[in-house]
Amino acid sequence: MDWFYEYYNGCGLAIKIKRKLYETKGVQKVEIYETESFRKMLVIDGKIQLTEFDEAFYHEMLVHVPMLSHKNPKNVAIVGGGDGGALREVLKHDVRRAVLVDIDRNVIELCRKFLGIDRGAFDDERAEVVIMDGKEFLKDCERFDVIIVDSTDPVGVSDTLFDREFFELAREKCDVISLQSQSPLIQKEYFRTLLFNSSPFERREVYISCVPSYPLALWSFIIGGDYDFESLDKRFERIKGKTAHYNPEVHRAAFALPEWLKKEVKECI
Ligand code: SPD
Repeated sequence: MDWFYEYYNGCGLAIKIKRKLYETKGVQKVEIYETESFRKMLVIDGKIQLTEFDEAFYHEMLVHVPMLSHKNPKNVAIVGGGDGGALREVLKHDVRRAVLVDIDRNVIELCRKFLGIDRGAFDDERAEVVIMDGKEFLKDCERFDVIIVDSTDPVGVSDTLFDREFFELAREKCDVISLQSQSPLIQKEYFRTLLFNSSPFERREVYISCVPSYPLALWSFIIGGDYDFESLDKRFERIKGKTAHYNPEVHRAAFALPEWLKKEVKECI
């Protein structure tokens, strides 16, 4: 048996591999593994994107925090997220339309075939897939209630999703946005850049979740726009019983930041 290693700034994570299920190189290098303790794992351009063991910790926080912070989200766009995990979570809500915009058709096809975490979401009649760059999509799309940015690390094809222009366009096109903002511990540059560049959303906050297969397990997200947490318990009734990780207590607690992180955020906002 072999090991998969992901290194970041002088440390790393090792995951024992049972076998490689698939590997391909197109727009991005996509690998899918069967691991010993994290079940199946998706790796893009050498970086772990998800494992079956803990993907709910990530996708549910990325999706339900903004969805339940909006009074009635009906039209939703997901930028990235070709694995289908975020789409699956969005479709737990009473939405009319969920548009997934991903630049890499390979990710969608391989994940549907070898991973299956979308659990049928791509076949849902409310789901629509657009293959194109997310920033280009925003230049000419309708307005959405919520936009969710489920990107890979900000290197390679997804770096257009992290610049100021992306957020200027997004501000015009949604009430509420959420995005993954990397490790605030060991990827401070990415984290700070995202906090700075998301300033078109004048009102924005950082929240955190534990995702064991991501660098140092502490992961950050940003919510921005016209969000409110007033009726969380009532709104949670819409999806109660359908989540493995998210609940309103976890939602509120995710915004309680330690002093060092509050300081980081204050310097950037
Ligand atoms: N290095 C980890 C970055 C993970 C962010 N994207 C995850 C995509 C899963 N849908």
